[in-house]
Amino acid sequence: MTMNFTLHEIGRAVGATNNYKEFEDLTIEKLEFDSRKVSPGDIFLALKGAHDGHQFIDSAYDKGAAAVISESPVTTGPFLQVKDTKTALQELAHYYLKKQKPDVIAITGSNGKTTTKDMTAAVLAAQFKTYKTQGNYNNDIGLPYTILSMPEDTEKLVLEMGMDRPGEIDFLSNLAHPKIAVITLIGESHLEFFGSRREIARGKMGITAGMLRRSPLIAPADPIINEFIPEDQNIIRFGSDKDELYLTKLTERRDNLTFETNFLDKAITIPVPGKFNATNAMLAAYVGKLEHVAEDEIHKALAEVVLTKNRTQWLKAVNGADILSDVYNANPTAMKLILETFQVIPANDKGRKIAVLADMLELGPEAPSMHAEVADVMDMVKLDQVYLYGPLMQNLAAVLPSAHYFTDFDALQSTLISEIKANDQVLLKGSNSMGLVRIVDALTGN
Ligand code: 2GN
Repeated sequence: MTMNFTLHEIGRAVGATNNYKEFEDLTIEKLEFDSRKVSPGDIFLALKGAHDGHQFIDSAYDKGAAAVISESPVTTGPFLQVKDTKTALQELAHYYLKKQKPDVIAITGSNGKTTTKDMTAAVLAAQFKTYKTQGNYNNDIGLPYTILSMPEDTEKLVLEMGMDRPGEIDFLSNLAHPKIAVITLIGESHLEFFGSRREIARGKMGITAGMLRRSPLIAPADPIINEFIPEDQNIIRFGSDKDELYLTKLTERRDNLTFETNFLDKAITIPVPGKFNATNAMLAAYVGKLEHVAEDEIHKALAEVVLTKNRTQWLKAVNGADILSDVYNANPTAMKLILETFQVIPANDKGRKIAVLADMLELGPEAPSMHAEVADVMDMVKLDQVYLYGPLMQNLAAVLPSAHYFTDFDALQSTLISEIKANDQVLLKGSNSMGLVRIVDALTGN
């Protein structure tokens, strides 16, 4: 059971402007903005993505939606009218958090935030009812959706906060009011939006915006954040043995590693290699300690941790090319967003930018035009090559004459393997069942 609201309660929380008295006793199971996910008793929120969600209101009712949140009046069934549905989503999430009052643990950082989130949730789940961000639901839409998807009895809510634009994390922090925050790293992966590492540091320190000053912020000992630490903030820094948290005696093996920390008695073993994973596990263990999880529970949880496969990830091909892989699901909004992100990243020296796009499935009767409209965001000056694969992608190929269109998977795979060079950057995106993961595995030698 998730939110379990009446329509009356939702209408009040989002400031609905219409008269919905007739329907106010309806109980709502959960909220969805992707009409494909609607099940009976849900409320459907019409968001403006790559397509306007208002076009799918009737299809949401067909799937059993009990009500709809819309920016215009609806004639087909119960609805709440608001000025802006995205704001309504955020207001409802804020209301649900205030009602349930789980402790929020917020995690950000360029690399490692997903791993740290999974490890932290695993440690807390040893002793508390714990819920965490699923997939990449870490932005101004994904984070409120995550909150609204949390079971009613959640005690600890582990939220990943993403940073695609300056000010985004301040906003997310003010929405979720973290009790504990973790910054895993001040990296360089958002340089194209932020201009400098200093601005990245400023952006990540936005995580303190919605925190009480006595609440702990766990952050790297990197001096670049110093000027952004609020006065009186309780900050705990990690890094070397001059800092409050550090690890020692790290032993890496082929598929696990062991280390000790300065704050736990016994060594920790995690079933994954990579020194950065040791740091992520140390941060998770420290959050567990702050939340009074017993030490042997912390050890046990980390020893058995299962990490979710990152949906969007940068990988290295065996020949050195950079692979941006996002091959597990696809909707028009997400495909356009990742293309826009990919296009603004500067190419490697003498390298090309190559996009490989496969069909997005289950889009209904408008699927052909939704594929063709991906062209609206594609910059054929920035993209050196485009490969399209699948029957629906023919509609995009028709409006992109320079694209290479494939109907045969093996032909696509062998062309890419011979075509991709060491300095190239390659984006692969499509629905899971299109099988692009097999090409990612072939390129990366998996
Ligand atoms: O980028 S996201 O995936 N995101 C999610 C939140 O966390 C971060 C990442 C994202 C996805 C975002 Cl930020 C915003 C939105 Cl609005 C979406 C999203 O789900 N977009 C979707 C569509 C668009 N545009 S889902 C979806 C499914 N829909 C097609 C359009 C669409 C399926 C559908 C098609 C036709 C009918 C019904 C459903 C139909 N029925 N037609 N006639 N009758």
